[in-house]
Parts: sequence; C-alpha cells; structure tokens
Amino acid sequence: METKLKIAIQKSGRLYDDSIKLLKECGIDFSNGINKLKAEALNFPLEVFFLRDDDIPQYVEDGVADIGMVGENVVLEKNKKVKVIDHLAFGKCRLSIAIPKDKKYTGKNYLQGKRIATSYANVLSGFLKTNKINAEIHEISGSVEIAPSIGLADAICDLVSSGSTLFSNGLKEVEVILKSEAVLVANKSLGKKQNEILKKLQFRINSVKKSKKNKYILLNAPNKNLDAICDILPGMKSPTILQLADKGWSSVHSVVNENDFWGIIEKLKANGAQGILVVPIEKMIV
Ligand code: PRT
Ligand code: ZN
Repeated sequence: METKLKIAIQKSGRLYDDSIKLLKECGIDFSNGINKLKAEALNFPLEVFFLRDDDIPQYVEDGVADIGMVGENVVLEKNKKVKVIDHLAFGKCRLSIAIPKDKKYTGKNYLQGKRIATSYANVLSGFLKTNKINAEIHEISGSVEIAPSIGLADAICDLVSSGSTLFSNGLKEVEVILKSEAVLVANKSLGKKQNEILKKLQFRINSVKKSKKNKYILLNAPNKNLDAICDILPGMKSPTILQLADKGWSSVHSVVNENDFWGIIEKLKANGAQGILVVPIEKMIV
C-alpha cells in the first residue's frame, strides 16, 4: 500500500481557510466537505485530518497525525513533544496582557499581586516567572476579555490581532508576551517514507511562501542608465534585458522582494525608468 503523510489542520475557525488555501496553492487537491473528519488528496500522498486546533499538538505527538498546521501559541501552551519545522506566514497574532484603559500602567511591576484571566496559563506562568512577578492566574476557556468588567480579574492575557476586541471591552494592551503565526509541526520520529513526502511538501510550501514575498517587475529603461538600473534590481541571478524596437531603450525584467519594494521603485524612477509593471508571482523555485 502506498505510504501517505497524515496532516492535521483546523476543522473550522481562523486557521481553516488559510490552511486549505496553502495546500491548494501547493497543487494538492482534495474534497473538503462540511463535517468531514478526513480527506484523501487526489494527486499527492497526503491524508488530511480536520481537528480542533487545541488537539493538534497531541495528535502529532502521538503519531496519529504525522504533521499539523497550528498556531505557535497553541504549540507553546500545550507543550507537547513535537518539532516546529516551518513558519507559515498566516494566523498572525500576539499574546498580550491588557488592563482596564483607565488604569495607569507603571511597567511589569504593576502586575504584582494582580489577578490575570487567561486561556494561556502555561505561557503566562512562564512569562511571570521570568519576570519575577507574583500574580494569580485565573484560567478560563473563553470570553477572557470580559473578566475585568465582571470583577473576575484585574488584567487579562489573550490573543490580539486588530486590537478591536480589547478596545470595545475598555481594555488596553500593555505587554506583548508572544508573537505568533501558524506553524508546521511534525512528529519527532517520522518514518523514512513520511520524511520523503514531507520534504516534497515543504519544498512546495516554501515556493509558495517565497512567491508571496516577491513581485515580478517589468520596466522600460533608457540604455544610458542600464547599469545604474541593473544595480538597483538584484533579480534572482541578474535582471533580464531585452532590446526595445525603439533604439536607445530596453525592457528590464526582475524579481523584487516586497520589503524593499517601494524604495526600489523610487530609485528606478529617479534613474529614468518608465512604464513600470508589477506582477504577482504564483510559485517561485530557486
Ligand atoms: O474550534 P477550535 O478550538 O479549533 O478553534 P478556536 O476557537 O480555539 O481558535 P480560533 O479559530 O479562534 O483561532 C485559531 C488560531 O488563530 C489561534 O490559536 C491563533 O493562532 C490564531 N489567531 C490569529 C487568533 C487571532 N488571530 C485572534 N484574533 N485566534 C484568536 N483571536 C481572537 C482573540 O482570542 C480575541 O478574542 O480574536 C479576538 C481578538 O481579535 P482582535 O482582532 O479584536 O484583536
Ligand atoms: Zn481551540
């Protein structure tokens, strides 16, 4: 029987759409009907399990699933024996401490002797220990943000992304204790065959991730400035240059990282580049 890699992803929730999208962008097709617990990929040796995110680290530790996509926050909180092998660049958030907005925060010492409500008791307790803060942890499983207003706690420790939940509950963020995104976790003792499939999957995931960070750029450049323009554009090896019908001008093609993008465009324009086109890249194999 053909060996398959078993991957666990969130059944529904904030990571579901992006997990499915990433697998599809890796060219992996499967049908994911509502309420299905399991699906087989049609064109890749992969079996997909749909689970609650909290259970994914345990399933991967036990080997019921070989790998999983889950928030780093959950991995750290559950503290199971799994390896984090890739960051997936979605599900970004931070685990923060927040207090009522009318209170004056005086630094970490403010938290001494306070009651902090959270669903992240382990991560919070690590933070408190490291910072020698003596505080009482109230572990609750949901709606943490209402704890201060009902008198259950003086502060909360919860996930934040836009900050609007804190805001609408009269709270302000005072410490970020963890920055998190979805990660790929793996069982610590995968078989040889599973490892081979995993390498192929990681290669595809990395090509998709790289392509998202880069743009393909095309522009027209006056030949007299070609050297300067090529210095600005690193490209994968070096830019491609094509002669235009209009002598004295060339078309230059290259790949630019999104972090440097606007700076590069400004320099290109300053060096006489015209007709700049920027195109998304679907996959990037380097
Ligand atoms: O049913 P299941 O147990 O699988 O899902 P869940 O309800 O436990 O998790 P879910 O789907 O809410 O979140 C899954 C993962 O998404 C988390 O473990 C994080 O890794 C990641 N993530 C990213 C977030 C957020 N952003 C986020 N904003 N998880 C939760 N939130 C919540 C937060 O708890 C708070 O209630 O959103 C609210 C704050 O959002 P803002 O935008 O108002 O700041
Ligand atoms: Zn959960």
